[in-house]
Amino acid sequence: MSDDNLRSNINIQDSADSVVQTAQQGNVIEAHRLWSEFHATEPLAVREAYDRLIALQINEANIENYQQLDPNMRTQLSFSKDSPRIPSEDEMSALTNDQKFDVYNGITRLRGNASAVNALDDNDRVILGLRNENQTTANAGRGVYDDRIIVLWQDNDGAKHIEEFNRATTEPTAQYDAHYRNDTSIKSRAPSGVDINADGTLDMGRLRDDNTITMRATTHARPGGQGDNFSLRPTNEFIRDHGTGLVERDVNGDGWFDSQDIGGIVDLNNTFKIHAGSRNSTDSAGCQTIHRDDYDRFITAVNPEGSIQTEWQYVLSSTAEISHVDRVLDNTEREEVISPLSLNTGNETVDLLLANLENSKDNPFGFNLDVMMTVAETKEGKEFTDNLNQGVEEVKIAEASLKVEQNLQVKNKESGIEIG
Ligand SMILES: [Ca+2]
Ligand SMILES: [Ca+2]
Repeated sequence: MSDDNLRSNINIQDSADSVVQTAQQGNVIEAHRLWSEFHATEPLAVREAYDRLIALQINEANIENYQQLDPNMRTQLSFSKDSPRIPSEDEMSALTNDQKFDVYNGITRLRGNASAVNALDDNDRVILGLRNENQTTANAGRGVYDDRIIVLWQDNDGAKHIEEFNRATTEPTAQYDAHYRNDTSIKSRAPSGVDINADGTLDMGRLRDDNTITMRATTHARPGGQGDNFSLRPTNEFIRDHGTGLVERDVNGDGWFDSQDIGGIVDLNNTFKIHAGSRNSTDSAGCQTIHRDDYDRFITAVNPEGSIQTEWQYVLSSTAEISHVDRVLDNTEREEVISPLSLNTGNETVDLLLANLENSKDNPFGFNLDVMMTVAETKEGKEFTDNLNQGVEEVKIAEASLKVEQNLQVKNKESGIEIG
């Protein structure tokens, strides 16, 4: 694509809506043609947003002949629901205001929970965090502003608004981690955290991504020490009713939050705020922070003068380096593996289980079940479908599906296609 094509004024939402309407009218051939044409001409960030806005509206449940829709298109739409790529600042600045909104609106609706979707529908100001994962020791433990926080909302007349904060973090820094107190490469500050494994060392925490947190107004010390700023923290009601398992702690102190941290998944408390960070340190011991020079703009975006909003939905999403568009199998590969299987197995229990697994953020497949089914003609895939047909228990389905995933990875390694 030439540079001339990087700027496009197309209305992404309208374009997505017309594909959805065409498919709903039963014309899956024309829906695919429109979709292909769009993907042939628009810049990547626009194409990604387009897929998400389509995927939000169509699936096998609400399109009668969904299974007749082009399989590549179905796969790509399924992938668009996964962790999004963060479009670069250059890509975003080439977009119109409404296109920017459409990019983040789709992500927020797909990655957030029902409260986030309702808040957007009610024209509340909603906060989206896109986490680009770093080790806590990055930048000598002072942190890096390489995540993105966005405030988005619509007016009652439908006008779309977004404010982007490109100097932001959603991750804590080793300067507050008690494990690094004697590490000369980290300039330590007072340790923060909770001692999860009772070894006498505090374990630093962060919000788990792919969750939505309900927040309320509070204050936080302004960096540099001149008074307090407006800030946000989780509401007590949310912590009580929905806070279970929303925090993870770096129990082994290696600077990463993963399965090596035994007992590391714990409940939310109200210390996980959104506040301003310093110029040379993100000042995050688990909070989401925004560079102090951008922070006044953040306050104006979330809580302008005269605002009556008292709660804010904060959607924190994981992100992927590779665009979902580039993860799609090519035609040759798909012809080999495509099968006529649909998600509807006719077994009520299994169908419900599959639907739950597909919707689950913890699904064992690592990618969308729809794609799993398209590789079901492999040896392991047959095992998977045999299990389905016999209506076996969840654990067996999960085991079989993992084998299919491994098989797909091997296949793709052989064919040089990057996936997942
Ligand atoms: Ca980061
Ligand atoms: Ca760790």
